Amino acid sequence: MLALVPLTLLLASCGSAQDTLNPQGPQAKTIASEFWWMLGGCVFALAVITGLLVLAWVRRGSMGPGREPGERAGWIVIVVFGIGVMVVGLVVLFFVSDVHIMGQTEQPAAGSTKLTVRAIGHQWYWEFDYPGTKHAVTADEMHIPVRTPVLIEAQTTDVIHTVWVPQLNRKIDTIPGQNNEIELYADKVGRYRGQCNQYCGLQHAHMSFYVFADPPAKFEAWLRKQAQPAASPTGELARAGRNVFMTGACSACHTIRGTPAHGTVGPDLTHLASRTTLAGLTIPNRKGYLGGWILDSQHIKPGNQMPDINLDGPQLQALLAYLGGLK
Ligand code: HEC
Ligand SMILES: [Cu+2]
Repeated sequence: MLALVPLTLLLASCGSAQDTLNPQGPQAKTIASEFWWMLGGCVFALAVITGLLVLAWVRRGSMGPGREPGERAGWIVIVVFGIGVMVVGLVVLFFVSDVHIMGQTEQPAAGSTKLTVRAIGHQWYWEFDYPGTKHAVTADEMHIPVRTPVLIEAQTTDVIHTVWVPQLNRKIDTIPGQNNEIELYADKVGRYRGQCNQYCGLQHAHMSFYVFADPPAKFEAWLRKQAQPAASPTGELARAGRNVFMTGACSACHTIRGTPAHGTVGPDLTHLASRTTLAGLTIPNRKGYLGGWILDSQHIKPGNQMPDINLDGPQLQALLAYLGGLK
């Protein structure tokens, strides 16, 4: 039974999402390769030390009281040498881990990136803005073009969070009043999972996000779409839903560009229907989940900043029809 405990730990590491040892970008590859070199060095050191211990054990009895006093000098040399090796080893590890990796993953030189994305932490979701566009804003799902250096400007509206996409680069903190920068570069088209990595309150664990690395043409089309104002509701039901949204509490907290809703407490919902997930990857973006979220978000993500909203059946159906059309 006890042997199963380490097995569960091992199995917990299955799967390749958020796996630093499955790097998909140049910076993450540097980090992974340094990890393997360090591990190799440590295993080598362990082997040498274990070998010396075994040697001492095998030769026990051949030393000790009665031997020539002069032989003790040899042991002092070994002890001093042992400490020396450790000190040198730790200094080398420090330079490799701190100075070298930091240098390799440092904020990109000005002008070396092709696109800027502002990643703004909120308790507990991510806002992604695309400066230079008018005004593409999304939440929890960032898109970037593949094989393109992208500058991430990490900021926060409240407390310290950390942007971390383990398969692409190291972590970067969002500090109040400060702008921290890091580069993201994805070698392959795909979806990379990220996670807030600085404990930021109750729902920190549900502050995840996706980075979609798209072929450049697909990305451009996505960005053009995101920059546009919201689609007007088509049909009676959706128009009624728009009314529920604009006259109810929703518009005080959420922005839908092209409408009177300008709230900034919650995520921008202008193109809500183009996202695959809701609320920091907590639930899929499907009608049933969305309805559940609106009525009872406090059950799905307890303590989050959106209150449960009291709506009757027809109001909810209308709202779902409207939100579902926000492609
Ligand atoms: C008091 C402010 C507030 C009100 C009122 C409010 N919301 Fe929210 N809403 C939020 C916050 C904050 C979040 C982010 C929750 C999180 O993920 O932690 C959110 C999240 C959402 C999301 C998920 C968006 C995403 O991209 O993940 C939807 C959809 C949503 N709200 C719809 C509504 C609707 C519809 C109403 C009105 C019936 C409404 N909200 C009322 C604050 C509010
Ligand atoms: Cu957090």
